[in-house]
Amino acid sequence: MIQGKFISIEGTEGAGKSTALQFIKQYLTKAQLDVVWTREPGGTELAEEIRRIVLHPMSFEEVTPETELLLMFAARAQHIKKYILPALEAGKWVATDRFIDASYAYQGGGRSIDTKYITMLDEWIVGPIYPNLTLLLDIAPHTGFERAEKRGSEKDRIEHEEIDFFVRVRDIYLERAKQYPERIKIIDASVPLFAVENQIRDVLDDFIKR
Ligand code: Z5A
Repeated sequence: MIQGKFISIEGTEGAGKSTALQFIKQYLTKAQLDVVWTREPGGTELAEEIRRIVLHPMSFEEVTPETELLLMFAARAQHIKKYILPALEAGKWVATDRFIDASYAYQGGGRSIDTKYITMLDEWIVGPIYPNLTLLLDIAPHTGFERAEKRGSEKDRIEHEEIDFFVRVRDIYLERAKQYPERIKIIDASVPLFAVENQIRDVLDDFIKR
């Protein structure tokens, strides 16, 4: 039986997800919750290997959208059964850096894969193991791009996409937030860091009370 709570953090390019995660970690640690931290794609040894393959910039062979989607779900299948579910059943809280909404946004929106295939995989692989809360860090793609450029780190394969790709990603994230307002909470990530943190604090305060 599931006893723990499940939180996912999502965001578009340059929204400041990694930065916000530091704040979320501090907040949940202060609240003395037994939280385990993980990420997608990844979270187990095998899923991390899949991450390496799927995000590695490839010059020798194009990765098809279908392959990309299936690799994301292969990693997720392993992640859920071997890591997320056991932790939740042990009463722990699980916080993951990206989860199912990213597949709808990146592969459904960015790659234009028909949602029906994603929904099929979602029902099969994720089933009832859905986040209780999703924090969606939202920013206009051009602002996010500027921030990511400033960060200056090496880009993964998906980060090499054009701005139109990230516009479609954002559209789907926002569409899903509209569809699931109880679960997905939009954080305006365009404002200074302290203001982003204030919004996150409010959402987490409310979630913990519940
Ligand atoms: N993916 C997928 O396609 N399908 C799936 O199903 C799943 C994933 C699960 C994983 O990347 C990739 O996998 C991702 C989607 C795909 N590909 N892309 N693109 P990831 O999540 O590991 O990496 P990321 O997307 O690059 O996230 P990130 O590392 O968290 O980056 P970020 O959101 O850009 O955050 P940041 O590094 O914290 O911030 C960027 C810069 O802005 C940095 O210099 C900060 O100091 C600065 N910053 C942050 N906040 C602020 C504020 N408030 N004001 C000003 N500046 C700020």
